[in-house]
Amino acid sequence: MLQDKILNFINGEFVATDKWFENRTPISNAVIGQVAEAGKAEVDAAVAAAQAALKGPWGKMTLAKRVELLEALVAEINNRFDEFLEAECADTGKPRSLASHIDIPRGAANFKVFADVIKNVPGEFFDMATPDGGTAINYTFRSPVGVVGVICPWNLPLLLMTWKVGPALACGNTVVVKPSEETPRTAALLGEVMNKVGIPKGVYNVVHGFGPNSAGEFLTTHPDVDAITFTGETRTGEIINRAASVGSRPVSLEMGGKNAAIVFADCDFDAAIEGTLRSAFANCGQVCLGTERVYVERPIFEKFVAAMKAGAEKLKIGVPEDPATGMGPLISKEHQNKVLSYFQIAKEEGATIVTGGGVPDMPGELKDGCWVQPTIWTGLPEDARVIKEEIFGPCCHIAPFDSEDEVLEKANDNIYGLATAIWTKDVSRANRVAQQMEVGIAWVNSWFLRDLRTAFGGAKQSGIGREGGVHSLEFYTELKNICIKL
Ligand code: NAD
Ligand code: 6OD
Repeated sequence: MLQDKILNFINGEFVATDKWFENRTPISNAVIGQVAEAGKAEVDAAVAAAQAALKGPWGKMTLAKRVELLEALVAEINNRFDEFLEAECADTGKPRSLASHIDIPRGAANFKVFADVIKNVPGEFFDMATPDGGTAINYTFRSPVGVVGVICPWNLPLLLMTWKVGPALACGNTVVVKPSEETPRTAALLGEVMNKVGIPKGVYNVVHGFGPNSAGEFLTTHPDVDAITFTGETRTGEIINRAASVGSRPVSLEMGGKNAAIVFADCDFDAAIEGTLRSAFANCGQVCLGTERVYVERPIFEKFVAAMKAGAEKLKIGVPEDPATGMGPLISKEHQNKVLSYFQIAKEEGATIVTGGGVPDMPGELKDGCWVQPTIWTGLPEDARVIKEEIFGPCCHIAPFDSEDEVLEKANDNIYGLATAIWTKDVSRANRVAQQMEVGIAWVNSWFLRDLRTAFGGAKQSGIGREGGVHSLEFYTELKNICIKL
């Protein structure tokens, strides 16, 4: 049963406030709940609870016990899988088929993987000769960084929140999470699970609200928050980076993208089409790693565009419960308006609309939902806004290319540098192109194939820092060298 009141979770208790905002489902834009907005007082209480837990039971707990609790957490998320699924689909409108394969399993896996990483990570050891003819030994020791402020987006709410909370807790930190105002439900539900498995009070806290002059700003500017980890738009990341500079606090920023796919004529054509359709339209195009620019080698350009058009037109737009649904709505009316404004800009810039470009005709109450059609353009010059700016919708521009040098120059000519997908059977070329792409993540003959031990993050304006595997430990722990003169 969906909750109609979504509360903050502070020091192990669900906390209402006297200020509420609406929770809408993008399926119909109907109000389906009310969210208690945290003010300064609630953020203060959450940070104080997190500091107390750090000095108290959580900070004193052995690694073995912490890992045992995180493993229990994984089991309990899986026990309540259907509740998480329902909450995530209500907030986002995404297909159940997608959330049940990606969002919720990853929500659990993010705790398991980082519990394993912290159990197994090796340290450095050096022994040295001392000037007096004796010996000293040096070894590395990892301590938690402290209270981590976690600021989350709405596109993969549980997945992206636990991607940060998992390693943060595994490393012995405590957290205060600010979920997106669009998607508060799964973060709140996770509070129940924390209590059920016996994670001490104050280790995991959730404050709801917006960014400026609300919970987001109160949390990131709070002097007792020791580190900040953020996923969201680049412009927001810049504001958070400035906030983190006060007190010189560590910050990890996972931000926007305008990712290019490069399709060579020798690719496995069907695999390239399947992967590119997924990377353009999965989650209604609301994946930071998604492809909005596709460059296709000229000999297969026409055939590729035709196959993409056929694939996009086959996608069934519909409600989460329908197993045939291939694409849900955008997250909100505001985002729908933004994406539709780019559809208009594409027209004004002279794009050829291969398919889509508008709002699908939906029946009954769905008419008011945040739907857009999967959209493909061709024919734009490289300096078109639609090719340069992140849209974050189900759309892509496809352009032909004639040489490796030409495509590398075009693909790299962007302020963002998050991810790329390269499609070719020539391994040497794949390797050469991947190494020259100015991105943090390069896939060859796949897209969104994730091994959580690998480095994840963006180059250029797509981010600062890397998370994943031991790279998360670099952010969520303070590495200390202990030198003992024997
Ligand atoms: P957003 O930047 O609008 O919001 C993200 C979070 O920041 C929200 O919780 C919001 O309330 C909060 N926020 C906003 N202003 C703030 C402020 N001044 N101080 C503190 N907090 C503030 O992003 P979004 O619209 O939720 O998400 C979509 C964006 O996220 C896209 O740009 C996408 O590319 C990016 N994204 C990046 C990654 C990645 O791993 N690189 C992953 C997912 C999404
Ligand atoms: O898979 C992940 O760990 C991850 N951070 C994915 C990000 C997707 C962006 O929308």
